[in-house]
Amino acid sequence: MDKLEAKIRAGIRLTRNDGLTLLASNDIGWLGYLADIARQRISGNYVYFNVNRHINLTNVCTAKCKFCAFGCDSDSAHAYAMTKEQVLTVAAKAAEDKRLAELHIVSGLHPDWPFEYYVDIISALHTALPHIHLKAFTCVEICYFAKISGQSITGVLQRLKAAGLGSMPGGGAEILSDRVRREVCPNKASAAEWLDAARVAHKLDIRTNASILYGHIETPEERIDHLLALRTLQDETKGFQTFIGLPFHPANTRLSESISRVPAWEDLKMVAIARLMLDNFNNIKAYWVMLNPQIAQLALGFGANDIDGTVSEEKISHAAGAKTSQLLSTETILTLIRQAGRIPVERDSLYNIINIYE
Ligand code: V47
Repeated sequence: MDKLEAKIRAGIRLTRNDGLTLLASNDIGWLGYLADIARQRISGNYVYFNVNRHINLTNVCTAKCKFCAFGCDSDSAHAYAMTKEQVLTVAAKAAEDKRLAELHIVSGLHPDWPFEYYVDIISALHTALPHIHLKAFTCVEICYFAKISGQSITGVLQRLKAAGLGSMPGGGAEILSDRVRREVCPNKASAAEWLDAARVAHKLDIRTNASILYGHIETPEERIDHLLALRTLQDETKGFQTFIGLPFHPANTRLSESISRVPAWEDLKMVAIARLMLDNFNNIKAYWVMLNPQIAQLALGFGANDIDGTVSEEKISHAAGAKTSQLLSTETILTLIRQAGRIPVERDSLYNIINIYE
C-alpha cells in the first residue's frame, strides 16, 4: 500500500503537497481507487439527486467575466430580465410536477434592479409555493446586493432568509485566487469576499454549496489552494453542503480563442481530488449538465455521490457551448445511478431523504 493510500484509509488529512501529487498524476485508475475509498467511508452507497428547476432571472450583468457567455449588456439583442409575474408563472408551471422540491435561482448582476426586487421575488415565490425550497443567489450576488443596498452581508442575508430563502448555490467561486480573479473576473466579489459571504451565511444557518470553475487560466497550485480555502472554512462553519466541479466551457466567451474544454480525464481527476482533499464535505456533486451524463455517471466511481437534479432549463453553460439536454427525467437519472452499481436516493435541498430507490 502506498503512503497516500495508507493516509486515506486511516482518515488522515491530506496536505497541499499530497494534493499537488494527486493532481500531477495521470494514473486515473489509482485516483479513482483512492477517491472511492474516501467516498465509501464518508457517504456510503447512496447517490443523491433531486427534482429541481433552474431559473435565471436576468442575463444582464455588470461583471463581464471573461469566462462567461451568459451575461450581457441591457442593450444586447439577447438581453432579458424577468418580471415578478413571469418568474411566478415559470415557477407555478414547474410546480405542476408534484415532485418538484427546489428552485435554483442564479442571475446576472443587473445594473438597475434594486435589492428590494430580489427580496420581493423570493417573498412572492415563497408565498405562492411554500413547500418548494428556494436555493437562490451565489455569494457573488449577495456581495453585490450588499453593495447596491448599502447594507451589510448579514443584513442582506437576514432579509432574504426572512423572505423565504432556503439555501444558496455554490457558484461564483470560480478560482479563489486574487491573481486569477484580477485576470478573468475583476468586477465582482474577491476571493476573500466570496468566502466571507459564505461564512456569514453559515453563521445565520443558511447552508451553501461551493464550486470550482476549472480548466481555464488557473495553475495546479491555485486549484489545490482553492480546495484548501474551502476546507478551512468548512472546518470553521460546517455550513457547506456539497462541492461541485464546473469544467470551463469556452464557446462564445472571451477565452475561446486560446482555451479548449478540458478532456473527460481532467474532469474525473477534479472529482477525485475534490473528494480526497475535501475530507469535511459529505457530498461531491457530478453536475451532469456541464460534465454530460456519461461523465457524471463515471464520476460516481471517482468520489462523487450526487448527480444534481432534473434541472429543466440551464442557460449558463449552454450559452457557452454545452451540448447536454436541458432536462433529465427522473427515470434516466435512476438508470444512470443504478448502472453504476449505486442506490439512487431522491433528496431535498438539505439532503433529507425523500425516497430510497432500493
Ligand atoms: O457561477 C460561468 C460558472 C456557475 C461558465 O450549487 C461557467 O448546486 C462553465 O454554480 N463554463 C453557475 N461554467 C452554475 C453553478 C451551479 C450549477 C449547478 C448546481 C449548483 C449548486 C451550482 O457557472 C457560475 C460560474 O462559476 N460558469 N460561465 C462557463 N463558460
